[in-house]
Formats: sequence, structure tokens, C-alpha cells
Amino acid sequence: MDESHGLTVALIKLGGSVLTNKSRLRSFSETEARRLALEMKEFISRSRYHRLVLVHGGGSFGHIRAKKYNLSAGLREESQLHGFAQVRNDMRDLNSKIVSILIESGIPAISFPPETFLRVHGGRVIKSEAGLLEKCVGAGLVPVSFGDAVIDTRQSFSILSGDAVMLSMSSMVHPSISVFCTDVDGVFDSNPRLSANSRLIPRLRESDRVSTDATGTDDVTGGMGGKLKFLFEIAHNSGRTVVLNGLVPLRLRETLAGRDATSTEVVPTRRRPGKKASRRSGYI
Ligand code: IP8
Repeated sequence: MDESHGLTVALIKLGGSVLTNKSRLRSFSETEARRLALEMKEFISRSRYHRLVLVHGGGSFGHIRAKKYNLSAGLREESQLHGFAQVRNDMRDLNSKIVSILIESGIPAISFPPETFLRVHGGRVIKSEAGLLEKCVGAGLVPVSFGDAVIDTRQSFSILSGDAVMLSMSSMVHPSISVFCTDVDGVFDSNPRLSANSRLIPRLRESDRVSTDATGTDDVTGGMGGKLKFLFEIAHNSGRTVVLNGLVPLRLRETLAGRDATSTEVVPTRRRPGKKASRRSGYI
């Protein structure tokens, strides 16, 4: 799904650190969600060929309890079951809050849990089904998927990250642009939370040296090392791939409009043969 179908698809991850206060259990940042919804609405209003595909992270609705109950490891003891049920319910609650705001902002958003189109085995996606996603994007609906507590055919359950969902979706819709909205300006050469000297990398290549020190994060889905791997894989499927600060107003809007905004552009060494991800001049 790309220019050959006449559609310009923007695949966007709304990070859990943008939509929630990560240190307070289940605290939703409604103001940020409403602002980002309007910035995205502008993109789909610009052309009837523009499409959005959205993914959100877990933030304090996912990571706090997933860590407490060690859910990424799969089922090991009965006491985890309650935690799994809670996280799964909390993620649906967060997804519902986000979808409601998108609808109120004029975006025809629909909840699209990862199990609608993905099968997970040993914490990894082993099977995907593109048909439903393509149908709903083709029709003009905006699927909103998320990192989730999922049924796992090897270990009963596991935690699937929003980045893994982004990767699967990017291979299905071949977006013109993939955007990661985070709580920092982009990818830095060292952890900006730990070092005042860390520098933003405006164009990130696979050969660039980036410190993968994950100190200061409570994410159960891995630190910077894993994130970079996903970023480059996604970049192979996308016309452009951008990491930006979703907490700063208008960065997302400007990026989607093809204008310069502080961010990191992820530059893959080579695009996958046979993929048709496109870069439409004028927009993205
Ligand atoms: O925030 C993790 O998704 P992420 C989802 O994208 C859960 O890593 C349930 C912790």
C-alpha cells in the first residue's frame, strides 16, 4: 500500500512517555493527546489520499505492572495471572481514551489490538495477516494499535512492544513516512538524561555510534539497543523514518507537512529489495 495505490500513508507511534506520566500508574496526559490529535487531523485533511496508521506505547498503563509481575518472561507462576489480566485491561482502557479523543478531533479512528492481525511465539511476531489492515486503511479508517500484553503460543503470554507492532505494520502498509513521537528531541549520541554533553544526531546511519545505556528507564520492552534495531528495520520499509519530540507543539505537524523540525532522520543503508515505500515530494 503506497503511491502505486495512490495513497500516502503516515505510520505514527505515540510513545507512552508522551501520552502518560510514566512514573504514576495509569496517569493519562489528555492535553498532549488532544494536541497531537489536532496535528494529525491536519495531515489527513490536506488530501483525500492521505492515510494515518497509529500505534501507541504502554507508558504507566503498561510498563509498571508488566515489570512488577515479570510478564515479558511468560507464565512462570500463578501470581502473574492477575498482573497479566490487569495490564491487558489497562492497555484497552488507554487505547479507548486515545481513540475517543481522536474521534472527537474528527479522525475516524478504530481500535486495532495487535492480536487482530499478529500471532506471537516466544515474545516474537511469527505470523501476520495484512488483509484487515489494508481494507480498513484503504477505506479511510484510522487503525490505532498498541504495545500489549498478548497471548503467546510458546510461553502462554508475553509483552509485545509498540515498536514490534510498528515493524509489522510498516511491512504491510509501506508508509511514506514513519514517525516516532518520544519525550526527547530525537536520537542522541549518549543518554540525554545522564549527560549534559549528549548531542542530537540529525541524520542517523547504521554505522553511527550511539550509546545504548538504558539507565533511567523502567521499560520492560528493552532499552535503546533494541529500539535502534527496530528503527532501522522500520526505515527499510518506509520512505522516511523520523524520531521527534512529541511533547513540543507542532513538531509532528511540521514533519508531516514536509517542513523542517528538530528531529532525527533514520537513514537505512539500503532499502529492502521489492519494497515500494515511497517519498512523495511536496508532502513527505
Ligand atoms: O511502550 C509496551 O509497549 P511499548 C506495552 O511500546 C506494555 O514498549 C503492555 C508494557
